[in-house]
Amino acid sequence: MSDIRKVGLLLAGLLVLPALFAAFAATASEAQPEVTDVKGDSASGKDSRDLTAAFFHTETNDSFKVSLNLTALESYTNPNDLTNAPTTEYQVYFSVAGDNYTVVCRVPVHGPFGFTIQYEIRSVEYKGTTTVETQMASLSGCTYSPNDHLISWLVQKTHFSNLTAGTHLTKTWAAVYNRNFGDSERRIEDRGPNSGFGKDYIIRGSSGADIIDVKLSVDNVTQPCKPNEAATFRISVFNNGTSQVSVHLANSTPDKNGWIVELALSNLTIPANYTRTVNLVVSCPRDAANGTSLTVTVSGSVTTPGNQTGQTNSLTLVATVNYIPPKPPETPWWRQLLDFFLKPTVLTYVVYVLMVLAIVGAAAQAAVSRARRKREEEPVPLSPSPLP
Ligand SMILES: [Ca+2]
Repeated sequence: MSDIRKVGLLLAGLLVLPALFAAFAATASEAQPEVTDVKGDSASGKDSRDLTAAFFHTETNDSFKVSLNLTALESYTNPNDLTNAPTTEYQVYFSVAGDNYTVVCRVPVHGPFGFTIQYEIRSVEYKGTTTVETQMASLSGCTYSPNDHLISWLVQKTHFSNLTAGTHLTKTWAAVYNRNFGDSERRIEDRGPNSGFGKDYIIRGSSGADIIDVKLSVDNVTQPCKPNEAATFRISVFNNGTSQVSVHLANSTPDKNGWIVELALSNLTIPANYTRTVNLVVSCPRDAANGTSLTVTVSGSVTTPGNQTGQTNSLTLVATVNYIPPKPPETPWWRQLLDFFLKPTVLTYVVYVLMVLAIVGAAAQAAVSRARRKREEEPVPLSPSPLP
């Protein structure tokens, strides 16, 4: 590096010119950023390379803003770093309908005169854990605000096709890279979140109205129950819309006697991108027969803080009586014998008839035998004397 350049960089580093950067007003979306990350985990330990959050905000008909929150931003480059001539790249990633993008703020040297902020949007191809990035266009702006430790981009919607109301910006994450003078590759300093992606941002569209999108789902649409016991359905209520909402859940009334249906909670307040769970308990009647069932529908009405209203989808849940009756205790033989006679059945009478027949038969046989024996015992008359 030439001495002249070093002096220039040193001057740049020593001067502070925060007035160059428009102060960035914190917005409501900053309170609920799409991307969050822990503080103090940059590879080099520098606060200016330690991101803590990224969020999308200030949407208009034509554009939206993206902001990246850092632990701190330098208003000048530390003289110790000047010899490295570091170039830091601040980036926020997102996808629209399967296409991946990143907005980039390149900061060759922090501080006035010495730095140039370069801002652009790149298309991104994911290859394993790395990205291949290709410049698409320069962006209309990128502000670098040490006072608020924020970097912000203004992104025109014309860079994307079909960015209509309700479209999700998915796979959100952010990264800070650094490359010292002479390095062949940039190195990652911080990633937020540490793995995976942040929450979606949902495009509101030209009306600017909130998007209402509350989805009900359930682990199992059918549940078994036993007589006089309950079947419990665990319902998830996901707010996929753009603002916090109030949800009032309601269920259909049972059309059969003895069945009771209760929602554990019917009024819920759910921030955007959050899920709440509610149990619906169906009590089955005491005398419920095996196989009988009850169908319950559950749906909700939704209200935004701005009094926009909408509806959730509807769930159809079925509780079915399904049990194996307990085995009766075994009756002792003598009890069974007693019951046979005390609680006569057709079989009992058949046995009675057979017994009577047997007795009658035996008596008849005895009488015949006796008669036969008697005949055999009678004296045989003497043979008549031969005639003289
Ligand atoms: Ca961090």
